[in-house]
Amino acid sequence: MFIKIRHSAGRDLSDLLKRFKEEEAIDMKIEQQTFGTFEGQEVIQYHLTNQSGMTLSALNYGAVVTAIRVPDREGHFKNVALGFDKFADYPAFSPYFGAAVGRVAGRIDGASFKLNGKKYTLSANEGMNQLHGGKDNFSKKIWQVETAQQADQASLIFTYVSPAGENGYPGNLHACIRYTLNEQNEWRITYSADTDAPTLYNPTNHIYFNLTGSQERSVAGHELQLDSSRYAVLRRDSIPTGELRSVGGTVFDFREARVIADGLVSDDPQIRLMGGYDHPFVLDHSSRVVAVLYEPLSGRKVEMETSEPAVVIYSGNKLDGSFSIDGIPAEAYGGITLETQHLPDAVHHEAFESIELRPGRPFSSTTVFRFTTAEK
Ligand code: G6D
Repeated sequence: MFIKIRHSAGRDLSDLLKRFKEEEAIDMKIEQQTFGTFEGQEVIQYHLTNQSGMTLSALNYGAVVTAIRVPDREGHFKNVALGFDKFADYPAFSPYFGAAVGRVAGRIDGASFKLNGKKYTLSANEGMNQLHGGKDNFSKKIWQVETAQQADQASLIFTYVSPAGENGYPGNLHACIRYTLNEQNEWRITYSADTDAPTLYNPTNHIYFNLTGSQERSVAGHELQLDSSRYAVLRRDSIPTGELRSVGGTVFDFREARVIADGLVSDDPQIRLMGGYDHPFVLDHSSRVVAVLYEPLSGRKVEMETSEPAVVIYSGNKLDGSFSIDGIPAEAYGGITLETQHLPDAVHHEAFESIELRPGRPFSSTTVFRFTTAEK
């Protein structure tokens, strides 16, 4: 029932409101375009846009998120995800920008593991160790993509079948990752997988945020709040020692919001060893929102929820200006990741939650990034 409102021009607004209500049912927008070719296959870029103008863009290559465009407190939209606007830059330069990572995120010591009494040798792509699933990992695959659209949300559904033996892992693994953009400015990621033989599985998305929307400023001034009281201590080769150390009294304590810069200039031996943050944090899950990243000058904020037990925070320490984003060299601390996952190298640490995947016991996890702005 529309209230009869008389417009200064005398026109009855009910019809206008009625048409607006009808138009309101316009579904979210899904567009796609050819973005390049990879190993003879077409690379397609998809854009999901909601009614407030937020856009999530992603590729069938590596399920890579190339852009997340959100407003600052003045309503100016910028891409807050590190990514490239030319496909060739991804295989050439990308340190997993926005990429699906798997079968196993993080490192596996000695690129081997034992499961049910059998030893498996994996592809080693970082010295003697495996990083992010090996040489030929999920971030370098062409995924099948389906789109799904409803009035208040739109999704990209990525599927990939990793054959038994790929990168040394047993089991034919069917992986599915769904990115959904809704009208609450949320990017929801749901991971599911099943296997026909026992294997390992620990997926994540390797998104790097810079909420200023440019490489002109680093993330040093970003504030992070993290619901975590322990972090995993790392060896020089970034493999966890197995020690889960209290954050209390250290620059790893983000239980109250603090600027990333505190850590970057700290003489904490773990910071010095890694050249910044590159650490897994055990999430306490004492609140639904387990992380908040905030950039005070723009007012852009992202809140994170996840079903995962841990998150790796990497402050882009190894970005070295050897490539540019939008014409500006990507230097150290140009972005910060929030990689939700199980703890790295879990297969070698009894105390870490298992990442074993068995037939008949499918994997599922959810991570949500919600984008808002805050007043000064
Ligand atoms: C570096 O040590 C870091 C990793 O944590 C990160 O995932 C990678 O760069 C992209 O190796």
